Amino acid sequence: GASLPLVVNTWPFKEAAAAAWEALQSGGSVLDAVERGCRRCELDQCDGSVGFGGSPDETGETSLDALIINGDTMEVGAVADLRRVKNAIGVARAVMERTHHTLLVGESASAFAEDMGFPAEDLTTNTSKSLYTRWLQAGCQPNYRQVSNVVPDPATACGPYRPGPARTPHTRPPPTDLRAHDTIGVIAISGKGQVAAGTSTNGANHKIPGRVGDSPIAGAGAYADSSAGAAAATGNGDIMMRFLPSFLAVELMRGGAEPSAACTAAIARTKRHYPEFFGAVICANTTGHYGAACNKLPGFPQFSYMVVSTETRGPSLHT
Ligand code: SD4
Repeated sequence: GASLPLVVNTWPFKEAAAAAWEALQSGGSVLDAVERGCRRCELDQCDGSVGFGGSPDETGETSLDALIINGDTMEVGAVADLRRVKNAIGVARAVMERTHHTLLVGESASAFAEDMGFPAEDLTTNTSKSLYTRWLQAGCQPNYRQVSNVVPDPATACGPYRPGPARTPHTRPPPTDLRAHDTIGVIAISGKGQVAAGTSTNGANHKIPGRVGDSPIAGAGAYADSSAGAAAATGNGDIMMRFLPSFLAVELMRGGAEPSAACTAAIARTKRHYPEFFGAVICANTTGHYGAACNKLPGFPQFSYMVVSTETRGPSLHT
């Protein structure tokens, strides 16, 4: 069915869907809905892959990426490689509403966040510590530094990345940690057809410090344009950001494609070059039609997403 207002989010993050919907029901804007939905997952540490305490990098530190887009004004705010601040989506919104910039990164993004009043906190938890310890014990080690004589298991795709000849294309094995792929992406559309979208994630497990995924990149992790619709992506951001799948899905809907066809085409574009990439795209148009597509891979989690509208009367799970 199709009805407005509408909230759609990646993965079975029901509390996030409910929070976004509640924001709309209580008179909030679509931006409020997107922010609240993402914020809920940051607080709940959804699946360990949103918010603090997940995806430790090669030094054991968690860093966060987030993005918010106002599809009415085409204002965008994003943070990438944000450190020591839990509320990444809040900082992204502050970039959008309090600066003339679009994307702030790393320590400088953290300094901005602190100036804006966001508390500085350690993002490490017992969970992220033990993930990191297990990674070290598997023979992995931080970039460039030889800290043990254990031979790394190539299946874990870990460092060290030595200077020398470049790898040949497509030979780097995909990450084997299947749990590491659950960014929240939220799309909200108001009764008047105002569109917003956003994402929040702690990225990829054991990334090289400085690694930024697709989630904070406009058109990659999410996109919104009130003259067409919105989309959000989840999955292997290192691959997906090369194809701007959210932008592509929105542009295809603008051209008249049904949402599910638009998502399927966006996934197909990435598959052309990387048939085994793990990822999914959700999208919705301004009439309240929605859809999703994923690249189904054996052994990877089944993709599902949440939808809330007056028709669904509460968050409903779609696969
Ligand atoms: C990233 N796309 O940083 C994120 C991770 C993710 O589902 O979405 N996982 O690559």
